[in-house]
Amino acid sequence: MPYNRNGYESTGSSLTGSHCSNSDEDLSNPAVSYKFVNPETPGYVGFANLPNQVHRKSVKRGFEFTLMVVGESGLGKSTLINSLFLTDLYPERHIPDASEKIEQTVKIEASTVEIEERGVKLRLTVVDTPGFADSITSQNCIEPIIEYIDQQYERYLQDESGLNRRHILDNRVHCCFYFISPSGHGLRPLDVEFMKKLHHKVNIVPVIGKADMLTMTEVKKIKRKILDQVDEAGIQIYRMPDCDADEDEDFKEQNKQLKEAVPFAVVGSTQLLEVRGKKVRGRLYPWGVVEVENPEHCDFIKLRTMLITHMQDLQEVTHDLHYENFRADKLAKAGKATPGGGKDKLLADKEVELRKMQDMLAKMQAQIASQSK
Ligand SMILES: Nc1nc2c(ncn2[C@@H]2O[C@H](COP(=O)(O)OP(=O)(O)O)[C@@H](O)[C@H]2O)c(=O)[nH]1
Ligand SMILES: [Mg+2]
Repeated sequence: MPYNRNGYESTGSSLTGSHCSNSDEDLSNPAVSYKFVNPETPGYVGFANLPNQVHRKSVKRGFEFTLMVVGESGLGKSTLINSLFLTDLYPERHIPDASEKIEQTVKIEASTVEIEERGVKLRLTVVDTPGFADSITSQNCIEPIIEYIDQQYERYLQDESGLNRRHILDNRVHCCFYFISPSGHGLRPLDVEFMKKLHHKVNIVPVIGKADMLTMTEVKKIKRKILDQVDEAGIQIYRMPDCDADEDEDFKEQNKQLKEAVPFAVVGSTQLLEVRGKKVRGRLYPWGVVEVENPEHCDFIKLRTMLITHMQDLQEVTHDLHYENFRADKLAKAGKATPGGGKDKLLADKEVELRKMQDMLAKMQAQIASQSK
């Protein structure tokens, strides 16, 4: 059984109630008959379910996962990360002044936390990219990110070909949340450029930040627009795997809703507010509270559920596809550099593997081509 589904039976923290700031429209369409049910109990992230996804061996060691966040400053990236993992990865906030912004170059900051939940350890690394898109010209803000991702692959490749293969620290970027501005009416040229340059390197999950700035109709519109732009540009964002036919109906329904929610429109907050006698994380407005964990208010829970349920798939796609792309590329280049150097058995083996990968890629491309007809 690939995924744990127990959480889906629980009623969790599915809160009902109207969305104060957004209830002005769209009520004519009661839409979905199913509510999205938070598979977790409040106060838990939910990764304790991970042991069911992978070998028990990894339980002892803990899980390693690296999440990168990219997007312009002020879109709520740090707040969202803190809300997602119920931890304070970013205690201090530095606001750049105008002169800093002119020279701003993108920085790459990795912070690692070990979180333990119900006896399961997660070694989570969050790679932040402050300064992305902040300079007036936004020039050269993509390259440092590509470089970072490649460096991690390079390190893994070296470790993998080394002697001590049993304890390789996996710092490869397994997932990248790309933050899109709620006020941009869709993707900006830089957003498209970033995704086009990175989609074969990393799993991109597009996220609309500060979704409380938009009404429900606007959210629908911007999501549609983004998906159209992604299609037009031929960008391949991360595709959640399809359910097995024998999964139960609840799980299939949840998965369908997760897929439909892309790009996730999220709200983050680390502030606890009292709503209907319960403490919830939310943002207080004169007209009411936008609740972060209320699936009717935003896609925060869906994003977190996606991340947790598909954590293993994100790792596998990173390893089997993106890392293999990197490795194949590297081998191809090395092959060119030393013509006729086929004596090494290792190299010959790798070439066979490379051919296999290329076949697989060709097959996938053919499949994609036939789907988009
Ligand atoms: N309205 C709204 N404000 C937010 C949200 N998330 C964060 N903020 C606020 O936006 C500002 C920037 O947030 P921060 O997380 O530091 O953004 P970052 O620069 O992308 O890391 C802070 O004042 C946050 O309180 C959100 O979902 N909605
Ligand atoms: Mg930040």
